[in-house]
Amino acid sequence: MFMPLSNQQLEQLAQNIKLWATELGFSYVGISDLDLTKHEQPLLDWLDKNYHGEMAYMQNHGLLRARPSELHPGSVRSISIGMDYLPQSAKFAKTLKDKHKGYISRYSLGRDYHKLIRNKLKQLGQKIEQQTELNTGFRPFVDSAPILERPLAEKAGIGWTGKHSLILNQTGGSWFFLGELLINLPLPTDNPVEEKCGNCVACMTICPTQAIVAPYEVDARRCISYLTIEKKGPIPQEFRHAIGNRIYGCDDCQLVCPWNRYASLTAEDDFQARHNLDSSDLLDLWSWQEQDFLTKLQGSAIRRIGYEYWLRNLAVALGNAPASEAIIQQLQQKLGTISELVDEHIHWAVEQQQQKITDTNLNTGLDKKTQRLVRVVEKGLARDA
Ligand code: B12
Ligand code: SF4
Ligand code: SF4
Repeated sequence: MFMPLSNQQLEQLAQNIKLWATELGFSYVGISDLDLTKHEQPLLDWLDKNYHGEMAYMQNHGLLRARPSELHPGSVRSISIGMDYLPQSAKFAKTLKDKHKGYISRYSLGRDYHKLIRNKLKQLGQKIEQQTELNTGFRPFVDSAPILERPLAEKAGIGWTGKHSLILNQTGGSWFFLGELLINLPLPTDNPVEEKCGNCVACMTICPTQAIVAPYEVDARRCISYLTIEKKGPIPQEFRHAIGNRIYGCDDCQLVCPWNRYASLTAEDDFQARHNLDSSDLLDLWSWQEQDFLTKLQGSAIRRIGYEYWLRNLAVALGNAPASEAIIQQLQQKLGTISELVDEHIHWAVEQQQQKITDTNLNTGLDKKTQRLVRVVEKGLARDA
């Protein structure tokens, strides 16, 4: 039988939940109700503008994404958590400015976070049930398309929504994942924190592909994260130069953010870089056979894109690398061995390389935005540069 808890018991339980969440390794935790009505129209507008590109799953759930209580009937609260992922030495500038190296977004250098966070959220749910002896109908979410995670985190006071659309806060910056536990207990809710972007627009101006089309609005089709991780088929030519050496995701809008200067590092061993992925040579990565890709990236989120798309992304970065006969040779060696898609990217890359070899006046250095970003990082983030 369901025994309702008194307000005082719920208050105490909320405090305990925050303690247990911290013990599980979550850096931030807050509780909100499930009313996301004010996000329904912006979500529909975003979809109407086709900003989701080929991510059909974004549309499939329709307004259910903004109605968690319909998605998981019986639930009345979301316990939102944030988990830091920044590794000890992120080597941001060092890797971004060396165009022979591949830049991998810092959230994906270690173990895939989805399973890790979901398991921890499940443990949190089980702990709540053990302690209350109630059936709480809990359900964990991490990055699952069916739920609008950022608006829930904002309501729960985990941070404010930055103009890049990510959640950030004063102590942790934005280098953290989000996750939620939907639950049927009417726990007391937390208050949103004050927005602290002010007049800053640094993330919008630094974006290499102008993907942040308005404050809080990202056109995913232009975002390097989408182009290198989510997009199937060829990478549109118009974005290939701007992608530079970013071979999986992009961190630029977060890197330039002043609130990330003092961001907390992760305490989770699983999020530390594996196999030198934070500063690998492009040609080393290109030389991997499919079996190397599968073995070395076991347990990593990168593995999900598959070997073909890994090579597609690497080919673009190799085309953007400084002129090198060795690169042309290595690129051509893989011609006709993988797929038409990879061949097309190889042809493009070889063409870029040949142009740089024949026309020595071509500027093969860093583009202006990346130069500016590298300066910002070296000046403000000595720890991670
Ligand atoms: C699809 C998706 C993407 C897409 C689209 C990104 C986007 N901005 O929408 C792509 C592939 C491009 C992407 C990229 C990245 N992503 Co992503 N992504 C998601 C996913 C699955 C859904 C996001 C979504 O629903 N977008 C649609 C829009 C409409 O929803 P929304 O941004 O939440 O927008 C609402 C609010 O902005 C709100 N709003 C708030 N204030 C205001 C003010 C105004 C004026 C307006 C109009 C609206 C508004 O209204 C909107 C409508 O509801 C979430 C996980 C999840 N299930 O939520 C992760 C998630 C947002 N991604 C995450 C991360 C880490 C990234 C990357 C940093 C990865 C990388 N390094 O490459 C980049 C960052 C790019 C960027 N600047 O957004 C994290 C963010 C963590 C955090 N601290 O906020 C999430 C939460 C995953 C997770 N569980 O940790 N991502
Ligand atoms: S992740 Fe990169 S491409 Fe995407 S919005 Fe941020 S800066 Fe722009
Ligand atoms: S860079 Fe500036 S505008 Fe963008 S999220 Fe950070 S503080 Fe806000």
